[in-house]
Amino acid sequence: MRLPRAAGLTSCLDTIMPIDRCLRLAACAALMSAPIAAQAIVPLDAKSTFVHVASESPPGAVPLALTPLGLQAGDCVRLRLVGDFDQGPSADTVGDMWGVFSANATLLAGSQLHRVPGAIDAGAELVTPATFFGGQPTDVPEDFGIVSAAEGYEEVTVEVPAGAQFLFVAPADSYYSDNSDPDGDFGVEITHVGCWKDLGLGLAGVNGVPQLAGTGTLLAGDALTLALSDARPLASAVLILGLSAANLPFKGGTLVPAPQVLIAGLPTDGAGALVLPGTWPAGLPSGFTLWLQMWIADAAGPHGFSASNGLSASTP
Ligand SMILES: [Ca+2]
Ligand SMILES: [Ca+2]
Ligand SMILES: [Ca+2]
Repeated sequence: MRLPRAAGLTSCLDTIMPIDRCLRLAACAALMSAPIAAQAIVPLDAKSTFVHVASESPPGAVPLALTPLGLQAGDCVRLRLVGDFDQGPSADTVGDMWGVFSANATLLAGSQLHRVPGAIDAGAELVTPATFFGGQPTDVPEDFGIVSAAEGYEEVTVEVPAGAQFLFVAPADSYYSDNSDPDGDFGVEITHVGCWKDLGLGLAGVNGVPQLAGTGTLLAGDALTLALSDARPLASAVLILGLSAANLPFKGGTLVPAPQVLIAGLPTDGAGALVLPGTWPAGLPSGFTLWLQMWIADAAGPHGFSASNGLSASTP
């Protein structure tokens, strides 16, 4: 790998938003070819499930092997609705679904509560409803929501937990035998995306510990957003980026990234928030990680500064 020429760096800096500027700088430093996004669309049987059922015997959800999907523990995967199904005598308009990772492909009989003996916890807590007939509990601790109209989300991004080899995905319901999918379009889109990780280590200021969050797939050319909240209102913030973690004691807190790129003079608004849009660059190798943190001028901090949590962003 050779170092980028000055002209290349200049073109990297020729962007509108400051966040683009740094990420493109990092891209130039890497100078390696981008991985191809691994994505699959898997059809789902609207009657199938992996949760406990009563007074019916619908087909079991099919275990999806992770390795052929290019996924392993520690990867982040985005699961997104494709199409829709009919939850009963109504309309082919429902998309709610949930999932669970497992160490193996075993799915026990519908009479069991814990039908997935290899289940491994991931994602946000989900409470599956009682069976329609008999009101029997179906909930297990390891499952997670993928699509919920009531909760207002049509996709989820989760980290593949240690030990996981399979993923079960199924329509959300409490009675399955009356489900259908007249146009046969119901399924799940599975995409290996990048991981954002909250590393903690923030330093409290006047509004508590400022929070830094990132969104975006971290796939080449995809939009991303960095959002700072709970910072001092109408203050000046510095975005610090590094290609490694430093975790150095600094101003009474912890400087998380090795401070290789600093972007100063970023203004927080009247609520102590700041949003930076950007684009994740092409040309980064798989597993390329950027560390980020924001420091804010804040008299309430021990030495005149508060700091957000550290954040890492890794290319899939
Ligand atoms: Ca449909
Ligand atoms: Ca139903
Ligand atoms: Ca649960």
